[in-house]
Parts: sequence; C-alpha cells; structure tokens
Amino acid sequence: MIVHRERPLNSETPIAELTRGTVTPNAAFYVRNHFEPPLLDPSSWRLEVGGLVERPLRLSLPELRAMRSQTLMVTLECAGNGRARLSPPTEGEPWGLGAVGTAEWTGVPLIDVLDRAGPRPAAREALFRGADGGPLEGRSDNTRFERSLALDEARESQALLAYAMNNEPLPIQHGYPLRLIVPGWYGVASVKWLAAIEIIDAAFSGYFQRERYVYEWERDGRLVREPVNRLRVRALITEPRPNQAVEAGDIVVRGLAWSGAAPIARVEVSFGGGPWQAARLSGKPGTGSWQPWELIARETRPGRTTVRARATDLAGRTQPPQPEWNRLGYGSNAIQDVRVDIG
Ligand SMILES: Nc1nc2c(c(=O)[nH]1)N[C@H]1C(S)=C(S)[C@@H](COP(=O)(O)O)O[C@H]1N2
Ligand SMILES: [Mo]
Repeated sequence: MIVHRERPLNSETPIAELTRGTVTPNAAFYVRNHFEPPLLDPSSWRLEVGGLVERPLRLSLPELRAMRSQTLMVTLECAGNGRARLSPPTEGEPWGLGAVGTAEWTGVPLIDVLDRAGPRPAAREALFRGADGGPLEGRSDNTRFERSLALDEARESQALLAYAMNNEPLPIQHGYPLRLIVPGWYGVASVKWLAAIEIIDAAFSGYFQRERYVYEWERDGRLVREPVNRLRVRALITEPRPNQAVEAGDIVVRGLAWSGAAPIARVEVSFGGGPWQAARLSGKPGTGSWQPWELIARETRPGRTTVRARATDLAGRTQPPQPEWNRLGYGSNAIQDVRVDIG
C-alpha cells in the first residue's frame, strides 16, 4: 500500500494490485479515514434508528444478520482520487489513482430498515452517524463523521447496511461492525462504523456535507458550489505500467472503467495522439461496479510514446483532457496518460 498518512491511516492501492481481478482483496483496499477508527465492542454495539420515525429501533448485529441479506459488487472511489495531478495543488490527501477498489459487500438493504422504522410524513433525509470523531482545525467542538441522503436517494440507490466485505467480517479500517454502502456514489457517502440513523425534516448541513465534499468553482467571477455525489466517469489503465518497456507488435492495454451516472458505453485507447480505438468491455454493465476492458493494439514503431484511455458513459459523459480544477480537489477524472517505451 502507498501510505499518505499513518494516523489516522490513509493509504491507497498500488495500481499493479488492481490488475488481479474484478474484486480488490480486503488487505489491498484503499483506506480513507478522517479520524482514528473507533474500536467497537460487537456485543454492546447497537444501530440506533430514530428521529422522525413511527418505531424507533435498536438493532444488534445478530438481529441485523437475521434480516434479509443481499450481496452487491460495489466500487468505492474517494472523491479526492487523482487529486495529485491538479495544478496548482489543493489541500487534502495527495491521492494518485489508487483510492479506488471494488468489493462484494453483504448486508441488509437500507430500505428494509427504513421501512421497519417507518419514516413520518415530515421526513426528508436520513442522517448517518459514524462512531468516529475528533477535533478539527478552526472548530471548537469535536466533530462527528456524519452524512445524509435524501430519502428518495436512500431508496433509489440500492444502499446496503454492510457487515461483510468479500465474505469476511468488515475489517476495522473499513467500518467494523457495520457500514453504509451507497452504490454509484463517491466513497464519502458510505459511512463507516455506523452508530445511528436519524430521520430528519431538513437538509443536513454538517461539516462533511457542507464544508467538505463540495465542488467549488469560479464561473464568470461567481462562486458556484455543488455537492459531490455520483462517481464521475473514468477509465484507469492498469497495464502497461508507467515507463514499462514493451515489445513492438501486438501490445496489450488493460484497465477498469466506471461511472456512477450511467453504465459505461465505451472505452477508447489512443497511442501517441493517434486515432481512438475501441476497447472490449467485459463484466456486467451498471453504475455500481467497475468493468474490466482490454485492447490489443498493433504498434510496430519503436520509441517512447504515450497511451491514453478515455471512458464515456451512456449518459454521454466523458473524461476531460485536463482536470477541472476546484478548490478542494474533487472529481479529478481527466484522461490518464501512461508513458511507455516500445522496443
Ligand atoms: N465514519 C466514517 N466513514 C467514512 C469515512 C470516515 O472518515 N469516517 N471516510 C469516507 C470516505 S471520504 C471514503 S472515500 C470512504 C472510504 O472507505 P474505505 O476506507 O473503506 O475505503 O469511507 C467514507 N466513510
Ligand atoms: Mo473519500
């Protein structure tokens, strides 16, 4: 792992580790922590569901495990993935391209728990409270990690309350004993170490909802703010590796592609600024999980060149040639280029 910070742990996956399969092994999965992971005792831990509900709940881990379960393959990507390429640099962890991974998550569909509690008519959002928190610069009180989803987003997103990751109990770093998984959304929505769900009647305005995880652009001299939500379209090149020496002839280019807005329509590859060639997509199309892609390109001219890959989704979104700079460095999904030596 590439460690950006030890305490709290923030680490990304070396791209070579992402080439091994559709699923990222737990030990190789990137970790994004704002605070030290809380150590929760599973025997006393409960998920509290309260606020504007008909029936407040306190659910133990065995009670959750006894409910209807679902397993979903979901890609998590940190909104800061790719930030290191922004110029001028922004604040935040300097992620390369490895703050992304895919796992099989098992848990209870969020809507089952919401339906059991029964939101009252005035209910508007579900607020998810992590058990972690601490002091933040410029704020007097301890801040908890909290995020909300509008109730219709909570229903439509197929969100899970997950207790297992790739058939193992959630590792501590990934939210043990229970976390939210919101398919198609940037990782920040998927609250770890879940302690409570509170149903509220207004738009939540906590620190991680309003002060962070917001795109801030200047347009026509005006500040425009937009919440970070669905994953922007991206193709990642996992092979060849940067500065790799490859033999002239049939060159294999491989990678992964995803978008939270719509399934991937196509991935195209270009050598040295030449024409875009369509790669072959495999796996299941969808917005929850990445798809592998591959192209065997005929390149007979020796020399140093650049391989580029560009994904487009069925909503017509594609990757910009240059990252779209924003103050906090989110959603940096510019076309990746990998330099190789053809010999
Ligand atoms: N409670 C809590 N949940 C959290 C976070 C956190 O710091 N605390 N980080 C979020 C962010 S920004 C991301 S990208 C994902 C990372 O999940 P992972 O560490 O399992 O890869 O968790 C999200 N959920
Ligand atoms: Mo993140």
